[in-house]
Amino acid sequence: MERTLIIVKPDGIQRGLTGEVISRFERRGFRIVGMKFMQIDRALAEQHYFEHKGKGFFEGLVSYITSGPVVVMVLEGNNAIDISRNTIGKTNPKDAAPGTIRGDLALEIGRNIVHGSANEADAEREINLYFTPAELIDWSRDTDRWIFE
Ligand code: D4T
Repeated sequence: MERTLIIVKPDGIQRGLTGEVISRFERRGFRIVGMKFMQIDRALAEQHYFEHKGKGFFEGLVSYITSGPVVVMVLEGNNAIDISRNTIGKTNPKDAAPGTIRGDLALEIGRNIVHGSANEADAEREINLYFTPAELIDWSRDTDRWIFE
């Protein structure tokens, strides 16, 4: 089963959309295996977004993601990475389809509410950045057999 890292970004928290965002993933069927409320510091933000270092939007991105608390979570399910990114919608909310989180709740790329890992390598790297193994819970949900085939 695949795991992915999701972050409800500071704008999602400030706008009172934390529950709405978590609820969309929960209703989709993902199993939550880790979750915490925290503030990302500059060092962690730079590690997370290292691939964007040197780009024009990097400083704005780092100050945005460190500007207030976030909720980070690890979700589990078959194809969790691709499916959760479909639920999130295109990076730029102006291109995100209605029905997606960004397509319903956001307008601008620098305030796009939520992060989801892009691929397997990123997911593994990002999960290890935010969680220790002990913080991830292996559990079976009573509803798993109605959601996972
Ligand atoms: P995140 O990481 O937030 O889920 O975004 P994506 O995976 O969808 O997109 P990304 O890595 O390409 O971009 C990371 C982050 O940078 C912001 N950004 C991006 C920005 O402010 N201006 C830009 O031009 C780009 C490309 C938005 C998401």
